[in-house]
Amino acid sequence: MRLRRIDLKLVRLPLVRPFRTSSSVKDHLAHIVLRVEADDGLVGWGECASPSDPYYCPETTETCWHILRDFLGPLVLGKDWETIDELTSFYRLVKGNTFAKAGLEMACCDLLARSQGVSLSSFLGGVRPRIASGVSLGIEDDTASLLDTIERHLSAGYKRIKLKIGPGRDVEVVREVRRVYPDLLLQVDANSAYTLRDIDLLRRLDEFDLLLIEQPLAHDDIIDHATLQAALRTPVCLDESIHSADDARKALDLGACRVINIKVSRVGGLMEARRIHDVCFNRGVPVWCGGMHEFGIGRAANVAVCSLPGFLLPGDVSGSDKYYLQDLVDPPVLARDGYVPVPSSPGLGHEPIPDLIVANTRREITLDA
Ligand code: OSB
Ligand code: MG
Repeated sequence: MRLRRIDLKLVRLPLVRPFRTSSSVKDHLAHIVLRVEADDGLVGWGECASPSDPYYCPETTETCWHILRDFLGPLVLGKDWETIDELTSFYRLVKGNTFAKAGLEMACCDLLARSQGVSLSSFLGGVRPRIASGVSLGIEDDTASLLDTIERHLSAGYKRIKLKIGPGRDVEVVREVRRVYPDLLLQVDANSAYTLRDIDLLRRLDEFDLLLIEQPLAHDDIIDHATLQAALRTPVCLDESIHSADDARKALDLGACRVINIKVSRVGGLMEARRIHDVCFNRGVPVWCGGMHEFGIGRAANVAVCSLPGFLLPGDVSGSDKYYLQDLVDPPVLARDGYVPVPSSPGLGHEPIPDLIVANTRREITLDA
């Protein structure tokens, strides 16, 4: 395989409802959509789902654009490769920048799977025809509106609810949700909002029978998480701290977590996602697939990842309609009765819709061999 052309497209899509985080309110999200073209004319698609700000991880949309345009693109264009590991070896000197790498690698996995006539799920070794789907719900000012939001998603059939928590919106919110829904599969995500000084507060979450508590401590920590895990009954799940299979091995050896959230973007691509899965699977550690509000392209890749055997917990891979008025792909990625089907057609199994991509593209660049 040899790439002769890479197109980067900054695509901006309106959100179904404004999305509030601790730092901003957004009514649109912009991701980089990648189209790669091989010498034989075959095409693959990928998505860089970086946030526009560096509040979840150091990367932003603009750092991804820069790294793709000035480093990753030039390093892979015109080179011969047979496997994805060969492809990624061309940019092994590039440190970090996992969101940028993941977008390019995704497009090349789609390309290679299509060239072999297999689905991305089969390409990766997936075993499930459908995946159980959960949702991640943002912090809301009042618990009544959060309960409304939960009810809406349960009525839509979603199997598991994840609540974002933070100082001041934690124990009492979870208590109330648990009171209303005693049997709900429930977990929380703190996005690194606490420190070991909060250990007593975090221990109070043990009484709510949570599936797990995600990334309670610093984004780059595994040492303090080990101390915390030893003090908690609830499994700690790491998100931000894990970027590779080596990170996963070290975190598990230290006892820093009992579950890992695997995000394709955070770990630099589908192959590393699978390696982390393998490390965990061999140790009997459950994993699940997190999300970054992906458009249909990145979301379809997440669905394929969820079909691997060790993805034993419902992930944050909901239907695109949770976030977007219109998906970029046909058919749209949708959940029915809380399950998303895993396509068996070649590659991602969801075709990008050219007109929709053109209509929503704000900036575009072509890199040639
Ligand atoms: O921590 O899992 C997270 C979204 C953006 C950044 C970080 C996270 C999230 C989510 C949303 O939880 C998951 C999704 O629905 O895509
Ligand atoms: Mg998280």
